[in-house]
Amino acid sequence: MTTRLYVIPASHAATSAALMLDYKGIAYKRTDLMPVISKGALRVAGFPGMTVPALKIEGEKIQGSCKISRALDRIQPDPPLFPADPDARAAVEDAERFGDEALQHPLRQLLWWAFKQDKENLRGYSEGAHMGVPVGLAIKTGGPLVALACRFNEATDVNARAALAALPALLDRVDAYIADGTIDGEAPNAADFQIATSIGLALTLDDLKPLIETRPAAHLAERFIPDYPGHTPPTFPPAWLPAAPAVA
Ligand SMILES: N[C@@H](CCC(=O)N[C@@H](CS)C(=O)NCC(=O)O)C(=O)O
Repeated sequence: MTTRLYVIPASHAATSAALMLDYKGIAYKRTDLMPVISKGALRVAGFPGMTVPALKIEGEKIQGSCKISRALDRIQPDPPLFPADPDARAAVEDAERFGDEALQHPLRQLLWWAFKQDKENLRGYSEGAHMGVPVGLAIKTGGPLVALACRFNEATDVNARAALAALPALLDRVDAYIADGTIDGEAPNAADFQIATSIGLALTLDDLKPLIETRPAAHLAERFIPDYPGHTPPTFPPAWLPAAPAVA
């Protein structure tokens, strides 16, 4: 039975699932979905929820990056995505939850806010994707889709500004997980894949780079996802951007 991963191209959540499958050495086929339209397509494919990543594996349908990490460990225990030691496992679960619930969404909002300013930037994030329509056409006609995605993700000016303001504290927490060895240790774990992909996505936005590139978090992304697709040139009003950390 074919294992199939449903993604939206360059989705950080979906990329974490793809990296976990690769780490396990599980062969799979990828179905690329257009944002927004993905919701209906997932329903048609038989998934109850409306987001990617969504995985069909061994007759099961699993949706959500955290559910997928657990299912993969159950279906194929080696190499494990969670440590056997209960305390170490609890730390990885905490970091994974932080990545899933706190770190992913502000970055999603910033990206959609930036696409709203210039939808041509979608092109780089769609590189290599097979979405059933030529990427150029999808971009040309994609205005309403970007508007809808901004609505779904509440990518408003107020929220984009708040997401930028929240970023230094979120990055501090990533650096703290690295410093205490929860992530970026010798053996990769589910939280590594969860968090590294968000940092990788963040580094595709030129405005965010100075906030990240001197941090340990940048090395984490470089280790797990050195070639994240997409690029967003400076877009946000400079007054919205937090100060870059002082370099020692
Ligand atoms: N925290 C969830 C988030 C899933 C999520 O929101 N995925 C986004 C892509 S990053 C999505 O499917 N959005 C629907 C859309 O853009 O239409 C996870 O990690 O699975």
